[in-house]
Amino acid sequence: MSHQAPTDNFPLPQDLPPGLTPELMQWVRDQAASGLAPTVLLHAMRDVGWGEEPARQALSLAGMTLPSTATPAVSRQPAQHLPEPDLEHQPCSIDVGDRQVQVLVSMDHPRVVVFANLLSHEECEALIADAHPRMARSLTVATQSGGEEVNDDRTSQGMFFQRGETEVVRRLEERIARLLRWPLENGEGLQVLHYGPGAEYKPHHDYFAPHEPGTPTILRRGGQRVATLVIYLNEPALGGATTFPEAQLQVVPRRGNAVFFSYDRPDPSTRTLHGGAPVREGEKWIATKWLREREFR
Ligand code: PD2
Ligand code: ZN
Repeated sequence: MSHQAPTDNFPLPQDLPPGLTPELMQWVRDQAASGLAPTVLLHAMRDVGWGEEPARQALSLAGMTLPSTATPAVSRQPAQHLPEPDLEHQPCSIDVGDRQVQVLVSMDHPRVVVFANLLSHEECEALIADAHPRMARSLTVATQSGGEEVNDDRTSQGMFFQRGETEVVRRLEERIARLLRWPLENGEGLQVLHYGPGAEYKPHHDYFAPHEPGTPTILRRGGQRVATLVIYLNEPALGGATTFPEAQLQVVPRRGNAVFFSYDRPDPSTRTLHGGAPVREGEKWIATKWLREREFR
């Protein structure tokens, strides 16, 4: 794990609360600067092991305003309609407008589909090049929950594109909308992640946990996440598979390929627990598109 020194223009209080180092505060500020909403950032911080209170304190010190924790209960009702490719006649490939995307694997429970050829190698390179200068400069994970403990669940670096931000992002989003038959407007901005050697993303669910106090606020922006598409932008020499431990499935990263999975309720019964295995040699770049129930704005 490594940290960058905070930039000179970052105003910090003289005495930070215990455990909140200038490096962690700089990381929070970098994430905020990438355009993440405070509630989404709070959720992401909890995902990587921050305690609720330290995360709220850090966000508040970084000048971000969060709603109070007094929020209504969240439904676990299953979604009636989900993103889903048209595989009715078991096609080898799907026309996404400007490209043929191949279907490599389809599994029912968990619902997982692996695709090839969603992006050209040049498009993968363009996404990496555009994302590179905007990757958060510190790794996400030097966190504490209730005090001292460092959490290493997610040792990658990341950034978000705005929806439609570049020509390649626009093209990709249109392909995804066709491939998964889901409105482009229901997609979050594309997230690009970079894993160096040894980095990993420990198994987790992508939906927002109903019992978390911040979830009702997050859901106001487009409802629950109902599906994920992880797109591989390069190939690590060893390791880095996307794993589904409950299905004993490992998807090996191949440039331009993607793994799709959907979850009709925010519940482990969907069997969508998944992780990014440690990169053993080389590096791994992915772009993730999360799809919401409704328009995400
Ligand atoms: O990098 C991956 O394979 C991976 C694993 C688990 C990505 C995500 N989750 C994600 O972006 O949600
Ligand atoms: Zn995930």
